[in-house]
Order: sequence, then C-alpha cells, then structure tokens
Amino acid sequence: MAAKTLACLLWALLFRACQTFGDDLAWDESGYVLYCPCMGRFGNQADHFLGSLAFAKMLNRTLAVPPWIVYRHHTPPYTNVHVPYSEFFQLEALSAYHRVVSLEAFMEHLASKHWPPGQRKAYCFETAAQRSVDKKSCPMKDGNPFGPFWENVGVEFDESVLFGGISFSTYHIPQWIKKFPPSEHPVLALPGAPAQFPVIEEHVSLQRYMVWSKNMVKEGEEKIASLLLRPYVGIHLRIGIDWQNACKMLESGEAGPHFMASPQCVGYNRQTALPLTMTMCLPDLAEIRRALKLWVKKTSARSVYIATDSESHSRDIEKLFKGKVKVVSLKPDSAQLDLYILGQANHFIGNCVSSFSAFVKRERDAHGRPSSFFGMDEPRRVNKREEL
Ligand code: GFB
Repeated sequence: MAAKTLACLLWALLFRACQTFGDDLAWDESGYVLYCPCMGRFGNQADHFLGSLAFAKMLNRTLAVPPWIVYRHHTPPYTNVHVPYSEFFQLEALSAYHRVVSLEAFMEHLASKHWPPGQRKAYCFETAAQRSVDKKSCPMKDGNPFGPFWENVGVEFDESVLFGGISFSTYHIPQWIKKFPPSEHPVLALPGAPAQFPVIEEHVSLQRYMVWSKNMVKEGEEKIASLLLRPYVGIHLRIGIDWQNACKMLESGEAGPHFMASPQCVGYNRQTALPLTMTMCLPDLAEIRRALKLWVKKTSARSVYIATDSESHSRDIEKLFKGKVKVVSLKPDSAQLDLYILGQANHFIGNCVSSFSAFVKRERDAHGRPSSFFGMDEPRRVNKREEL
C-alpha cells in the first residue's frame, strides 16, 4: 500500500515537472496569465513577480513566467537581454505554490495550437489605451522594453480588450473571474505586471518559492569559499547617480510616507510608518562606517562583502578595521551574483528604499537570517502572516 502511495506521489510530481518544463505540456483549461515585467530593473521585476504569482493563483490560472529583462545598454550586446527565469531560479520550485510554465515553453509548445496568431488578444486598462492613436488599443509593444519583450517571443497582438474599475487586488478577484471566464478568455496577456509595487505585505513570504538555480548556487558558493572568511557581513551600497537623484525627492518632500521599497523598514501601514530619513535612502561614508563597525563587532565578522552600483569605499573600510577584516567587492557583471552572496552573509546591511536590497532582505527573512538597514539598526518586523 505504502509503495503504491509512493509511486502515485512520484507520478504526480513527475507529471507536474513535465507540465512545468514543456516536454509534455497539457493545455490548462483554467487559462493563463501572461505579462511583461516592463517596469524597472531586477529588484522591481522581482517585487512584481511575487504579486503576479499571487494574482495568477487567485484567478486559478497558470502563470506564464516571463524572462527577466536585463538592460545591457553600456556593455555588449548594448541592448535588452531576456534571461529565462530558470537561469537564476528553479522554475519547478514555484510549483509548490502554484501552476507555472515558462513563457518560452508556453510559446513553443502551446501557443501555436491554443493561442494562434490571429487570435491574440491584449488586455489593458482603458486609461492605458488612451495613449494609443485610436484610443482603443492596448500599448503592448509601444517603446522599450515593451516592443523588444514581445518581439523576443514572437508575439503580435490582434485585438485589444479594455477594462476599468478593477485593480489587481484580492478584492476585485471575483470581478476578474466574472468578466474574463477562461472559456472565453483563455489567455490574459497584460502589458505590465498584474501587481503592485512594492510587493504588498501579504505576498512578501512568497519569496521562499524563489529558489536559486543550481548554477547560481555553485557560482555563488565558490566565490564565498574562495574570497570570504566567515562570519562575514554583507552590505549593499546603492549610492550611484540615479539613486542620488531619486533620494532628492525625499529632501524636496515629493516622497510620501512610503517611498519605493521603504515599507520593508518603515512599516506597511502609511498611518503608522516610521519616518524615512535621508541617511536611510543615501547613507554617507560616516553612516556606512558606523553601521559596519557595529555589525562587524556584534557578529565578530572576519570579512565584509560590499555589493555596489557605484564606488565600493573598500579602502576606507579596510582602514576602519585597521586591516584586521578582509574587505571584498567583486563588482560582478551579473547583479545576481551580488544578490546571492549578500543573501548568504552572516549579517546583511541593506538600503531600505532599494528593491535590490529588498530582494536580499526577503530571502534572508525566509531563511531566518538577520538583516538591518543603513540608518536603522532594528528594522520594523514584517508581519509573519502566512500568505493567502
Ligand atoms: O534592482 P533594482 O530595481 O533596484 O535596480 P532599485 C537597480 C539595478 O542597479 C539592479 C544595479 O538591478 C542592478 O542592475 N545595482 C544596484 C547593482 N545595486 C547593485 C549592486 O550592489 N550590485 C550590482 N551588481 N548591481 C530602482 C530601479 O532600483 O531605482 C528603477 O529599478 C529606478 O528603475 C529607481 O531606477 C530609482 O529599487 O534600487
């Protein structure tokens, strides 16, 4: 009996894996959600991904997981690169939460039969269609990154379906289901993510289904073993020119109680949000030194890993510890390698406003690893409520 149950379980798991990978993809009569991760860079896209995953589950539709859009405008190939989800993370790990298929497998194995050219509808807000010439068409391929994204998977849209008065929140799910039954609307293809930015509190814990790919783990672990001494403190310095400009909005008062990823440290409730300071947004060298001194001492760290979008301040940090702590900054080509190494640190000091830091913080929370932020040593605890 036990053997039979085990065999059934194995079969079910294999069946799911096949469904996810495309060897033997069966059409899901409950429908699909397709979207372009067309806002922001990796951290923004990851926030949107979690919300979109939750949205697909709430609609009981399979999520066609899009590739990551990586902007390589300053280094070869000087254009957008569409990196399959599975290059960084395990696609199959998402199946523990909900049905998924990669957008690439959807296009290769299912689209020609079930979503053929000539029948490809785009779905968007009426307000978005206002931007089109006839004011009735979804701007699916207008500009960058929209055009190159759908071109990459060879999609032309034939028709637009407009909607209004609904959002992607749980509250409107019954309306979505009523308005777009899968029998009539099998593929909901959207110009952007069906999710809020930043990720809402309920969906933060979905991060645990984003599991690093084997290649990423191998590369990351090799770097840690060869360059760092444990315990190590990882820091994220988001201090480049675009960020300096963004933080100016804080000074000018244009930012409200929430600014970009800041709910992660000031709290999700706007009414009770803690004040967001300039030091939290753009830590200066004095703050970087202060926070590092504190956490290196607290954790008895033997090395410090610096991930940065700009200068690393390695020299200053080495001097701070009088050469007794090894200071490493790789500045890798792949931002994901930095994310991986930060995720594995014994302590992480992030930038509260950056969604790049937010990715690391969520991952660390999921594994019970401690984090703090520049300008805030004891961040407000995110509600550990289980999702959905
Ligand atoms: O990830 P992201 O959305 O975070 O965008 P924010 C920042 C990008 O800058 C990352 C690079 O995806 C990386 O490509 N980057 C930043 C880094 N910090 C590091 C680092 O420590 N190491 C490496 N390797 N790369 C938002 C943007 O950024 O900031 C928006 O998504 C906008 O488009 C806004 O520009 C001002 O939330 O920090």
